Amino acid sequence: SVANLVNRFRGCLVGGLIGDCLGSPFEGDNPISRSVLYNFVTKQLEESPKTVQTFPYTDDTAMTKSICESFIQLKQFDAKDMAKRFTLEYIRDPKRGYGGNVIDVFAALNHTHFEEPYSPARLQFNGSGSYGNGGAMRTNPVALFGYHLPIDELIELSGNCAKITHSNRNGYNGAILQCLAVREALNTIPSQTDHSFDVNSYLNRLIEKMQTIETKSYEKVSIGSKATFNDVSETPFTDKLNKIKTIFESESKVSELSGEMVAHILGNDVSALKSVPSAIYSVLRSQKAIENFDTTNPFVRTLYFSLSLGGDTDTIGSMACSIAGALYGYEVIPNILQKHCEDIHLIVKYADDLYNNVSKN
Ligand code: 8NA
Ligand code: MG
Ligand code: MG
Ligand code: MG
Repeated sequence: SVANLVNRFRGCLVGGLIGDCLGSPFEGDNPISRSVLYNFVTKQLEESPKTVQTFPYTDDTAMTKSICESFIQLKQFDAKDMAKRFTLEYIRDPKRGYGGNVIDVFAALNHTHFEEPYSPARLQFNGSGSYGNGGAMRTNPVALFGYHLPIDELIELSGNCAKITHSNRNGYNGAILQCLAVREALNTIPSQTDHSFDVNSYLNRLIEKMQTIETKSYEKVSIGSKATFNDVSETPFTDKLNKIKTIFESESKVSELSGEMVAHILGNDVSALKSVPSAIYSVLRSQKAIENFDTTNPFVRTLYFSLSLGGDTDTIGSMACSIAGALYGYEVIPNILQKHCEDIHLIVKYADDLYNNVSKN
């Protein structure tokens, strides 16, 4: 049946957790071995395994949990509270594979008692700010908490949640794109019989919004510093989405392109620009069969294809599977995959709490 909203909320957060936990064993594999990936995913899908191996989550989920907790407890956005939760969680449990530079933001936030939650991030990378995917990888609960917000307010909220650590326009715009990809997924109803949906119209909705967002933020950032930006696109995320659109206009092209080739075209690294569009591609790719991996389950296809890109697999897997979970719903996610994830029950509870919060409004 068509997944109802609470199942889409669950699908989103549970999907994100699965992508993180099952993607992290391959983080940095570039390219990823076809047979290793095939054997791994096949094994995790085994219905009655002798033992169920649990995979730990990484920074992606640690920060997602902090955002959930801040929204659930305060029922509003408070940048200082969020900054504090990120930092205290990092101090409590630092070995989760955090980005190499974001930990300096946590140190500065702690040192200044979170008084100016956006200031430390602005000093990163000689003042250019981080363009890493750390803002995007944790944005899923923002799309859930802000489900009823007008689109402009959701855009501002997701940007602000990212700017606590990522002040580069490609860092926060990547987070905004991931948030919008979840929002559009929650509002797309796939066919009950074969999970199909209109890929072109989904992409058009994202392209239209990103075009406006990027043009605005380019004008803001480039005032007085035009020269710095002369050689780069004003709308890099929009350009990537248009590239994806062109690929999906040709059925044979989609089937031809392997994960490795898509990684070459769209990227697979820790920058938001070279990972968020790749995650979105992986979700859209789930509408078609995967070569040499026999499943009709669109969530499993998303997981498989997103990991096949290699590189930053935990994060690309997490971003892709959260969009897929929001789109196809919790019931499509195989139960056995959930059992492989640390803290699965807590994540389901957070999804339900966020749902209860929006359903009251
Ligand atoms: P971040 O802000 O430290 O950025 C990640 C990396 O991107 C930095 O360490 C830099 O190498 C590079 N970078 C970002 N902005 C700039 C810039 N303006 N100029 C030059 N280089 C820049 O951390 P983050 O939170 O964005 O990172 C998220 C990623 O880190 C996620 O994929 C997550 O899973 C994790 N991760 C960790 C490792 C690891 O080695 N532990 C590997 C991959 C990913
Ligand atoms: Mg990670
Ligand atoms: Mg990691
Ligand atoms: Mg990662």
